Amino acid sequence: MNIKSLSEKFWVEGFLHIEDFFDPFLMDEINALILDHFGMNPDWEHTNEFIEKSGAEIVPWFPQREGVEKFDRISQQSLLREITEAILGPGWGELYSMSMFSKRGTKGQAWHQDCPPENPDQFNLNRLVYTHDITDDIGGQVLVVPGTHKKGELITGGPFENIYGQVALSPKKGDLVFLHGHCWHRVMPVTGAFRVSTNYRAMPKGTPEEITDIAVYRNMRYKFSTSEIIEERAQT
Ligand SMILES: O=C(O)CCC(=O)C(=O)O
Ligand SMILES: [Fe+2]
Repeated sequence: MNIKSLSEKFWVEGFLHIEDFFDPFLMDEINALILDHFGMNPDWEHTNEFIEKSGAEIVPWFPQREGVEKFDRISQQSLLREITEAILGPGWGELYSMSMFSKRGTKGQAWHQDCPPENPDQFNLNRLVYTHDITDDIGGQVLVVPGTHKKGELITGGPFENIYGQVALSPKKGDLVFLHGHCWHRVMPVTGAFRVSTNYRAMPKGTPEEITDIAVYRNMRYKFSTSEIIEERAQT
């Protein structure tokens, strides 16, 4: 694996999909822990207003905050750390890990940026680990618009409307996807039994810990810590 060229590809496109990165047995163990935590019908955690307006139909869980040690096996992987360092540079930091669950019939996630794009040097890096396959039968593909990590604010418009240039990723069990927090992205509706992904978020040196407190959607900016819409954005 040529780490330098992987990092260069990431910086051109704003994302990087690496297949078969993690041990399948570790994936099965982690997937089982996630399903044990959520069950098949978890309650929503966000406010109804947020879910309706953002179209983000996921339930989050922060396993490392609860001391579930098996999840450290991923964040401590040396190759994962080396590629992260090549992308972010020395002094990068771990933010948190978050498992996300979506049940059958949910909308996935509308187009968004994980944090405001005004300062190009301050962003979160998503390191998405897939512990089970995303297939056309299950839905939940990740849509990204290549290069938009350098294009500033997500364009306004319908939260789920197609965007010119979008591409779909269908990561399989054991795959790793790096995704720049400013890169425009969404998750397709979930038609299969459930969808699970786990995000080990990181950030470059000098980025504030609360970088992902405000997310940008096509119709609003939302602040998670106060559960508030801080800006309504005009539909074009
Ligand atoms: O679950 C995914 O595949 C991506 C979710 C997402 O938008 C994120 O973690 O920022
Ligand atoms: Fe996101």
